[in-house]
Amino acid sequence: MNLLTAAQAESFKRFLDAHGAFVIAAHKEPDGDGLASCLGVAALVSNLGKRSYLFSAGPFKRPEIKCWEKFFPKKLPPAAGDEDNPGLIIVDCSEKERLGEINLDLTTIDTFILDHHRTSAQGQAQAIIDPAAPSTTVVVQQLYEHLIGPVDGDTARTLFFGLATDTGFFRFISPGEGEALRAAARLVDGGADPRRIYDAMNGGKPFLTRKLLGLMLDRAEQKFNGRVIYTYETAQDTAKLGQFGRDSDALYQLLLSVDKVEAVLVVREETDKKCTAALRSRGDIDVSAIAAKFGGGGHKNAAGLSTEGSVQFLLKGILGEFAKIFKPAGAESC
Ligand SMILES: [Mn+2]
Repeated sequence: MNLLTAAQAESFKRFLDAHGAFVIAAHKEPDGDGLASCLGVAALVSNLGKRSYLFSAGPFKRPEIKCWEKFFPKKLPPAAGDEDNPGLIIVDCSEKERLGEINLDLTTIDTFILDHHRTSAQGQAQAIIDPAAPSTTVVVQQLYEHLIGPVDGDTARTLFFGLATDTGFFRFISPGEGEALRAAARLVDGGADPRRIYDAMNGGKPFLTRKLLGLMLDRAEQKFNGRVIYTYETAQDTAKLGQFGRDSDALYQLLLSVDKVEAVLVVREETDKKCTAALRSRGDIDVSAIAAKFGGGGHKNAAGLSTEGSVQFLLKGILGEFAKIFKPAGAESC
């Protein structure tokens, strides 16, 4: 991540000075980083003696952010639109369209963007966008430190939550990105408790999600000498155990931690005609190329697809694509 410059902090301060109140919003279908960034900016604004209105179009799907839903109304109070010449602060995305349904005239409102996504919005006058930052919260944290001082208490805990969300609890920080850990260290000094925050992020899951995981682990099979592991979920499983949510991340993580595995395939029967499949890989296997053959897409190590056909039909088809990848060199000529 890039260290925030005094000039950047000043540009944000000038925006704050120009308004009496602020609407603060992240993208719809919010995550821990977006919401924590909103709350961090609200704390900063409040420290400067100004008012803010938090907004999120929702939905609050992830269990770990449910506790914040009460702070984010889906409709702004009428006062937000006309009092004190409000400004709009968008965090963790750069496009007004991504805020979702909002009862505010977005065409004319003075706007400042805080984000860390590589985006076409680069070069905007009123924005701090750092694609090298591991989360938007580290941008917010540095603004707070420049304009107010050290972060502590609830704000430290909240910003740590956002940083931990986007870094997979610090697993996705690469060599050379130590600055993110220095930012985290300052939050811990300010009162953030990593163990409690880890529990808050990973606990609270419905018991049935464990039963569904057990079923899918029991059903898992190894192929290609263990290089691929696959499993599946039927519509009956979903009706019985999955109606309160799946814990897909835990399933992929458990299967990807098996010795010799290079890719994981999970097929789910969504209706009697339609299935979805999720693919995860470690290392060189590009699962997005496999997903693309079935009309899906994604990234090299994480991809998905949705298509017509039965579970068995889709398993056979996708495993057939893996077979092509694993075919020994020169096999065609034999
Ligand atoms: Mn983010």
